[in-house]
Amino acid sequence: MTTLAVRLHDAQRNAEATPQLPAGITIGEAYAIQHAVLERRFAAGERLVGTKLGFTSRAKMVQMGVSDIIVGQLTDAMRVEDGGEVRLSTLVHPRVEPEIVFRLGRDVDPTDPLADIVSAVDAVAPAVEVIDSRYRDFKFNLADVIADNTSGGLFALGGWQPIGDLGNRAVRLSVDGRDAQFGSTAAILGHPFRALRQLAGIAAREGFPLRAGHVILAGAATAAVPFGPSVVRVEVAGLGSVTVRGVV
Ligand code: OOG
Ligand code: MG
Repeated sequence: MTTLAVRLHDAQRNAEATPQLPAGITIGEAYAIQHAVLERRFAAGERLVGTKLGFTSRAKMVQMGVSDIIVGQLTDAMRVEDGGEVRLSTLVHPRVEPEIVFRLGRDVDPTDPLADIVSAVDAVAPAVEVIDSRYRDFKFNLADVIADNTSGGLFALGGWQPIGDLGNRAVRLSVDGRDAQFGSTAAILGHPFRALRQLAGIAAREGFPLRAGHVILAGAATAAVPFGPSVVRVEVAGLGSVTVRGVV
């Protein structure tokens, strides 16, 4: 397990693709590898700032051929300022996708059946996620992608807004001003709050802390698109927008 974690960690650090994992790794083992990868980042001084859900929309499941909800971890080093630059050479084969992000106003104990994660959320914002699989050709099975911190790369957040009705807001991703993807927050499990409840269940099972101030990416509402030298903008109706600029 440690060897696999080191291989994935080095692939991320060196922005070099690595082969998929050997067959037969269980989901529990895959999360253990992910934790070992993150331990290396924490040891290098990074700090856990939240979690990210994956495959919470049909569009994403269909695009990647994986149909189970997955959870990865976000560190302070993955954060890009709104309008900030991303040096593309630090990534293997990055893609961008539109997200909404929640912020926790208080700690949540996911193992407490009475803990209500939805009521712990105090703000929401639009987000752009830069995903970057460490695997060759961006191909993986469920265990592979979990071990690889669910293709976590970078993320940028727009301005925090009060939680309003999030059931059906238009989501738009544009590249250099041209529309690339359109969707709705309804594509996220019918309602993005459902993604939060899924997170609580997986966090309890796999040992993810949910702390005050943590941010939670709910999972992309649309398929991802390749990220080249360009300005990428995500807009969510009523929540504003956020941009990142890919540079060589
Ligand atoms: C895995 C990450 C999935 C999402 O929003 O669904 C994800 C991938 O597509 O490589 O972040
Ligand atoms: Mg995502």
